[in-house]
Amino acid sequence: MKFDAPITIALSKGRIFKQSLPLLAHAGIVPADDPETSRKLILDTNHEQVKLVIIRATDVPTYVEYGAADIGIAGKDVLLEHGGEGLYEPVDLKIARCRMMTAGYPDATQKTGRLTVATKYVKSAQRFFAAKGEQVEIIKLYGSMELAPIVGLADLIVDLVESGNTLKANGLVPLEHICDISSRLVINKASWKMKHGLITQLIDAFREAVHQHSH
Ligand code: PRT
Ligand code: MG
Repeated sequence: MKFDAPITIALSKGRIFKQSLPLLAHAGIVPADDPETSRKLILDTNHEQVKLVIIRATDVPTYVEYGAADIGIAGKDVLLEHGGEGLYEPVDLKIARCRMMTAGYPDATQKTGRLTVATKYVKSAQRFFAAKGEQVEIIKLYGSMELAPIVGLADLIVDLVESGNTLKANGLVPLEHICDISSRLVINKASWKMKHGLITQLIDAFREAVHQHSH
């Protein structure tokens, strides 16, 4: 596959980078720097045809959609909000797993009248409440959703829950399960065609790594 053009993989630092390392290693890719300590946004790897770009988690689908990166690793939560235009999503990497849930005070839904829901996952929240036939008012936030019920901004939040400790620390409880979340490999559609050899090799290696790590 020596004749394929080089490829760029976009991912975020933090939990996705850390949990991607064993999968990347299985595909023969070892980053030359640690994004937690380096300020570099583009990391070389031991693989001469592969570079990593380190960006915000929510920007990953955009980079891949426009072909600024050939491949991305992004949470399903982020992909649901982005809409997935221009992307293939061939592998569930089963990393950075958590649940998307509604949460609030235990009696949050007792209220009569329209509920207010604060979230950064506006599309997922809209879809969830529409499917239940519930009219809610959705307020877009960019973080610290747990604060919204406490200060009376919203009755409910839609957020990601892993251990439940963040909700608990703020006196809130998880209420309804919306969906399970994990990170996915996404591929730019044009890259898939143009760099088919190398991309297919990488997808196969990722699939195999996921299979091994989940057994
Ligand atoms: O943090 P930053 O603003 O830079 O960006 P980000 O939050 O989008 O990135 P990051 O690295 O925090 O998350 C990247 C991806 O990890 C998300 O898109 C999810 O797909 C996935 N993931 C898995 C999580 C969690 N688990 C998670 N627990 N993302 C966030 N959380 C947060 C959650 O929002 C809540 O604030 O952790 C808190 C809940 O955790 P518990 O354990 O207290 O329940
Ligand atoms: Mg975060």
